[in-house]
Amino acid sequence: MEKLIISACICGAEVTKEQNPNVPYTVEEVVREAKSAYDAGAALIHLHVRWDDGTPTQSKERFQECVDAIRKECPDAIIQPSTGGAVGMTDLERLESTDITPTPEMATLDCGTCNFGGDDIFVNTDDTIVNFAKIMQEKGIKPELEVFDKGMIDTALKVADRKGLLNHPMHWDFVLGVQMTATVRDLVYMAESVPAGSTWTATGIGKTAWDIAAATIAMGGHVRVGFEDNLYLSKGVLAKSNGEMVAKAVEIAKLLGRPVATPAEAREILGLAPLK
Ligand code: KMH
Ligand code: ZN
Repeated sequence: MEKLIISACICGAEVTKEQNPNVPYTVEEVVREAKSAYDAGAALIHLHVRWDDGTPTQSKERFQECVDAIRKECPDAIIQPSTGGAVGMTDLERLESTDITPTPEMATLDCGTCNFGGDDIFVNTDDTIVNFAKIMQEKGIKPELEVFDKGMIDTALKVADRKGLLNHPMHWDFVLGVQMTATVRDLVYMAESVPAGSTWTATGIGKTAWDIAAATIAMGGHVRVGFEDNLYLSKGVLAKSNGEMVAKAVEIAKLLGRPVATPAEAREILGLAPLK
Protein backbone atom coordinates (compact mmCIF):
# COMPACT_ATOMS: atom_id res chain seq x y z
CA MET A 1 0.00 0.00 0.00
CA GLU A 2 1.12 3.55 -0.74
CA LYS A 3 2.84 5.35 2.12
CA LEU A 4 0.53 7.45 4.29
CA ILE A 5 0.53 11.23 3.96
CA ILE A 6 -0.50 12.85 7.22
CA SER A 7 -1.87 16.39 6.89
CA ALA A 8 -2.19 18.56 9.96
CA CYS A 9 -4.92 21.21 9.97
CA ILE A 10 -3.41 23.07 12.86
CA CYS A 11 -5.65 26.08 13.32
CA GLY A 12 -8.81 26.42 11.23
CA ALA A 13 -10.99 29.49 11.22
CA GLU A 14 -13.76 28.50 13.61
CA VAL A 15 -12.30 26.76 16.67
CA THR A 16 -11.33 28.90 19.66
CA LYS A 17 -9.09 28.95 22.73
CA GLU A 18 -12.28 28.78 24.81
CA GLN A 19 -12.83 25.30 23.38
CA ASN A 20 -9.18 24.26 23.67
CA PRO A 21 -6.53 26.71 24.98
CA ASN A 22 -3.95 25.20 22.64
CA VAL A 23 -5.64 26.47 19.47
CA PRO A 24 -3.05 28.82 17.88
CA TYR A 25 -3.76 32.47 17.03
CA THR A 26 -0.43 34.33 17.12
CA VAL A 27 2.40 33.70 14.66
CA GLU A 28 4.46 32.12 17.46
CA GLU A 29 1.60 29.80 18.38
CA VAL A 30 1.01 28.84 14.75
CA VAL A 31 4.70 27.97 14.37
CA ARG A 32 4.65 25.99 17.64
CA GLU A 33 1.70 23.93 16.39
CA ALA A 34 3.11 23.42 12.89
CA LYS A 35 6.42 22.26 14.34
CA SER A 36 4.75 19.88 16.78
CA ALA A 37 2.83 18.29 13.89
CA TYR A 38 5.86 18.17 11.59
CA ASP A 39 8.09 16.67 14.27
CA ALA A 40 5.46 13.99 14.94
CA GLY A 41 5.27 12.96 11.27
CA ALA A 42 3.01 15.34 9.35
CA ALA A 43 4.25 15.95 5.80
CA LEU A 44 1.68 18.62 5.02
CA ILE A 45 0.40 21.61 7.00
CA HIS A 46 -3.07 22.86 6.01
CA LEU A 47 -2.95 26.47 7.05
CA HIS A 48 -5.47 29.07 8.16
CA VAL A 49 -4.26 32.19 9.92
CA ARG A 50 -5.74 34.46 12.57
CA TRP A 51 -5.07 37.87 13.99
CA ASP A 52 -3.72 37.80 17.55
CA ASP A 53 -7.24 38.07 18.99
CA GLY A 54 -8.31 34.94 17.11
CA THR A 55 -10.23 36.66 14.28
CA PRO A 56 -9.76 34.64 11.08
CA THR A 57 -8.11 36.48 8.19
CA GLN A 58 -6.92 35.72 4.68
CA SER A 59 -4.52 38.69 4.75
CA LYS A 60 -1.66 38.06 2.35
CA GLU A 61 0.75 39.73 4.78
CA ARG A 62 -0.33 37.52 7.69
CA PHE A 63 -0.03 34.39 5.54
CA GLN A 64 3.42 35.47 4.37
CA GLU A 65 4.56 36.07 7.93
CA CYS A 66 3.25 32.71 9.13
CA VAL A 67 4.55 30.71 6.16
CA ASP A 68 8.01 32.29 6.42
CA ALA A 69 8.14 31.52 10.14
CA ILE A 70 6.88 27.93 9.71
CA ARG A 71 9.40 27.36 6.91
CA LYS A 72 12.28 28.08 9.32
CA GLU A 73 11.13 25.31 11.68
CA CYS A 74 9.70 22.84 9.16
CA PRO A 75 12.08 23.27 6.23
CA ASP A 76 10.61 20.71 3.83
CA ALA A 77 6.95 20.53 4.91
CA ILE A 78 4.29 21.04 2.24
CA ILE A 79 2.50 24.19 3.37
CA GLN A 80 -1.02 24.35 1.97
CA PRO A 81 -2.87 27.64 2.52
CA SER A 82 -6.63 27.56 2.76
CA THR A 83 -8.64 29.43 0.14
CA GLY A 84 -11.80 28.58 2.08
CA GLY A 85 -11.00 31.07 4.80
CA ALA A 86 -14.03 31.66 6.99
CA VAL A 87 -17.74 31.82 6.27
CA GLY A 88 -18.71 35.26 4.91
CA MET A 89 -15.38 36.20 3.33
CA THR A 90 -15.38 37.36 -0.29
CA ASP A 91 -13.68 35.36 -3.04
CA LEU A 92 -11.07 38.10 -3.46
CA GLU A 93 -10.23 37.99 0.24
CA ARG A 94 -10.02 34.21 0.18
CA LEU A 95 -7.61 34.19 -2.76
CA GLU A 96 -5.10 36.43 -1.00
CA SER A 97 -3.47 33.36 0.55
CA THR A 98 -2.32 32.29 -2.94
CA ASP A 99 -0.49 35.59 -3.49
CA ILE A 100 2.44 34.88 -1.18
CA THR A 101 6.00 34.19 -2.33
CA PRO A 102 7.13 31.69 -3.26
CA THR A 103 3.79 30.64 -4.77
CA PRO A 104 2.36 27.82 -2.66
CA GLU A 105 2.75 24.29 -4.02
CA MET A 106 -0.85 23.52 -3.05
CA ALA A 107 -3.98 25.25 -1.79
CA THR A 108 -7.47 24.08 -0.99
CA LEU A 109 -10.28 24.52 -3.52
CA ASP A 110 -13.75 24.08 -2.06
CA CYS A 111 -16.14 22.46 -4.49
CA GLY A 112 -19.63 23.43 -3.42
CA THR A 113 -21.91 25.32 -1.09
CA CYS A 114 -22.97 23.83 2.22
CA ASN A 115 -24.64 24.52 5.52
CA PHE A 116 -21.96 25.27 8.06
CA GLY A 117 -23.92 25.09 11.30
CA GLY A 118 -26.63 27.39 12.65
CA ASP A 119 -27.32 30.14 10.15
CA ASP A 120 -23.94 29.89 8.41
CA ILE A 121 -23.62 29.04 4.74
CA PHE A 122 -20.21 28.34 3.19
CA VAL A 123 -20.71 29.67 -0.33
CA ASN A 124 -18.85 28.22 -3.32
CA THR A 125 -20.86 28.83 -6.48
CA ASP A 126 -19.98 27.25 -9.81
CA ASP A 127 -18.40 30.55 -10.88
CA THR A 128 -16.28 30.65 -7.74
CA ILE A 129 -15.04 27.12 -8.33
CA VAL A 130 -14.20 27.87 -11.97
CA ASN A 131 -12.44 31.10 -11.05
CA PHE A 132 -10.38 29.53 -8.25
CA ALA A 133 -9.48 26.54 -10.44
CA LYS A 134 -8.38 28.82 -13.28
CA ILE A 135 -6.21 30.94 -11.02
CA MET A 136 -4.60 27.91 -9.41
CA GLN A 137 -3.92 26.33 -12.79
CA GLU A 138 -2.34 29.55 -14.07
CA LYS A 139 -0.17 29.86 -10.98
CA GLY A 140 0.83 26.17 -10.95
CA ILE A 141 -0.79 25.52 -7.57
CA LYS A 142 -2.07 21.97 -7.09
CA PRO A 143 -5.59 22.15 -5.65
CA GLU A 144 -6.67 19.95 -2.80
CA LEU A 145 -10.31 19.57 -3.85
CA GLU A 146 -12.27 19.90 -0.60
CA VAL A 147 -15.55 18.06 -0.85
CA PHE A 148 -18.10 17.91 1.94
CA ASP A 149 -20.40 15.44 0.20
CA LYS A 150 -20.62 13.36 -2.96
CA GLY A 151 -22.44 16.15 -4.83
CA MET A 152 -19.35 18.32 -4.54
CA ILE A 153 -17.28 15.68 -6.35
CA ASP A 154 -19.84 15.79 -9.18
CA THR A 155 -19.80 19.59 -9.16
CA ALA A 156 -16.00 19.75 -9.39
CA LEU A 157 -16.03 17.34 -12.32
CA LYS A 158 -18.93 19.09 -14.05
CA VAL A 159 -17.95 22.73 -13.68
CA ALA A 160 -14.16 22.68 -13.58
CA ASP A 161 -12.77 19.39 -14.88
CA ARG A 162 -14.89 19.40 -18.05
CA LYS A 163 -13.47 22.82 -18.86
CA GLY A 164 -9.94 21.44 -18.50
CA LEU A 165 -9.28 23.48 -15.35
CA LEU A 166 -8.20 20.56 -13.16
CA ASN A 167 -4.96 18.79 -13.94
CA HIS A 168 -4.87 15.01 -13.49
CA PRO A 169 -4.33 13.10 -11.31
CA MET A 170 -6.49 15.11 -8.92
CA HIS A 171 -6.16 15.19 -5.15
CA TRP A 172 -9.29 15.26 -2.99
CA ASP A 173 -10.05 15.91 0.65
CA PHE A 174 -13.23 14.32 1.98
CA VAL A 175 -14.47 16.45 4.87
CA LEU A 176 -17.02 14.21 6.57
CA GLY A 177 -19.33 15.17 9.38
CA VAL A 178 -20.21 18.74 8.33
CA GLN A 179 -22.89 18.27 5.70
CA MET A 180 -22.62 14.54 5.10
CA THR A 181 -22.51 12.02 7.93
CA ALA A 182 -19.15 10.43 8.70
CA THR A 183 -19.48 6.67 8.62
CA VAL A 184 -17.27 4.09 6.97
CA ARG A 185 -20.03 3.64 4.38
CA ASP A 186 -19.82 7.36 3.55
CA LEU A 187 -16.05 7.14 3.26
CA VAL A 188 -16.19 4.16 0.90
CA TYR A 189 -18.84 5.91 -1.21
CA MET A 190 -16.65 9.01 -1.54
CA ALA A 191 -13.48 7.03 -2.31
CA GLU A 192 -15.31 5.09 -5.02
CA SER A 193 -16.72 8.29 -6.56
CA VAL A 194 -13.49 10.07 -7.52
CA PRO A 195 -11.86 9.51 -10.92
CA ALA A 196 -9.43 6.60 -11.22
CA GLY A 197 -5.87 7.63 -10.47
CA SER A 198 -6.90 10.31 -7.96
CA THR A 199 -5.31 10.49 -4.54
CA TRP A 200 -7.46 11.35 -1.53
CA THR A 201 -7.27 12.45 2.04
CA ALA A 202 -10.11 12.15 4.53
CA THR A 203 -11.03 13.74 7.79
CA GLY A 204 -13.92 13.32 10.20
CA ILE A 205 -15.15 16.33 12.14
CA GLY A 206 -15.41 16.18 15.92
CA LYS A 207 -16.02 12.81 17.51
CA THR A 208 -15.91 11.03 14.16
CA ALA A 209 -12.24 11.97 13.65
CA TRP A 210 -10.55 8.82 14.87
CA ASP A 211 -12.95 6.32 13.28
CA ILE A 212 -12.48 8.04 9.93
CA ALA A 213 -8.70 8.23 10.42
CA ALA A 214 -8.44 4.50 11.20
CA ALA A 215 -10.73 3.49 8.31
CA THR A 216 -8.87 5.78 5.89
CA ILE A 217 -5.48 4.39 6.89
CA ALA A 218 -6.77 0.83 6.42
CA MET A 219 -8.29 1.68 3.01
CA GLY A 220 -5.10 3.22 1.61
CA GLY A 221 -6.21 6.86 1.70
CA HIS A 222 -4.33 9.71 3.32
CA VAL A 223 -5.36 11.29 6.55
CA ARG A 224 -5.92 14.76 7.98
CA VAL A 225 -5.97 15.47 11.71
CA GLY A 226 -5.73 18.64 13.77
CA PHE A 227 -7.52 21.33 15.73
CA GLU A 228 -9.44 22.63 12.72
CA ASP A 229 -11.42 19.39 12.64
CA ASN A 230 -11.25 17.98 16.15
CA LEU A 231 -10.06 19.19 19.55
CA TYR A 232 -9.90 15.85 21.36
CA LEU A 233 -7.23 13.17 21.52
CA SER A 234 -9.83 10.72 22.81
CA LYS A 235 -13.27 10.94 24.44
CA GLY A 236 -13.17 13.79 26.99
CA VAL A 237 -9.40 14.35 26.62
CA LEU A 238 -8.45 17.64 24.97
CA ALA A 239 -5.38 17.37 22.74
CA LYS A 240 -2.38 19.29 24.09
CA SER A 241 -1.07 19.94 20.59
CA ASN A 242 -1.55 19.06 16.96
CA GLY A 243 1.58 16.97 17.38
CA GLU A 244 -0.25 14.71 19.83
CA MET A 245 -2.91 14.06 17.22
CA VAL A 246 -0.39 13.41 14.47
CA ALA A 247 1.42 11.00 16.83
CA LYS A 248 -1.85 9.13 17.34
CA ALA A 249 -2.34 8.84 13.56
CA VAL A 250 1.25 7.56 13.25
CA GLU A 251 0.52 4.99 15.97
CA ILE A 252 -2.63 3.76 14.19
CA ALA A 253 -0.65 3.50 10.95
CA LYS A 254 2.06 1.52 12.74
CA LEU A 255 -0.52 -0.90 14.18
CA LEU A 256 -1.97 -1.38 10.69
CA GLY A 257 1.46 -1.79 9.06
CA ARG A 258 1.25 1.38 6.94
CA PRO A 259 4.49 3.35 6.64
CA VAL A 260 4.27 7.14 6.94
CA ALA A 261 5.46 9.35 4.07
CA THR A 262 8.17 11.95 4.52
CA PRO A 263 7.53 15.33 2.88
CA ALA A 264 9.69 14.28 -0.10
CA GLU A 265 7.69 11.05 -0.47
CA ALA A 266 4.45 12.99 -0.10
CA ARG A 267 5.51 15.31 -2.95
CA GLU A 268 6.14 12.27 -5.13
CA ILE A 269 2.74 10.73 -4.29
CA LEU A 270 0.97 14.03 -4.98
CA GLY A 271 2.90 14.70 -8.18
CA LEU A 272 4.50 17.87 -6.83
CA ALA A 273 7.96 18.94 -7.94
CA PRO A 274 10.73 18.03 -5.50
CA LEU A 275 11.74 20.89 -3.23
CA LYS A 276 14.67 22.90 -4.63
N1 KMH B 1 -13.42 27.44 7.34
C1 KMH B 1 -14.32 26.90 6.39
C2 KMH B 1 -15.48 27.85 6.14
C3 KMH B 1 -10.74 25.28 3.43
O1 KMH B 1 -9.83 25.41 4.23
O2 KMH B 1 -10.56 25.33 2.22
C4 KMH B 1 -13.68 26.57 5.11
C5 KMH B 1 -12.52 25.69 5.15
C6 KMH B 1 -12.17 25.05 3.89
O3 KMH B 1 -11.87 25.49 6.15
ZN1 ZN C 1 -9.44 24.60 6.21
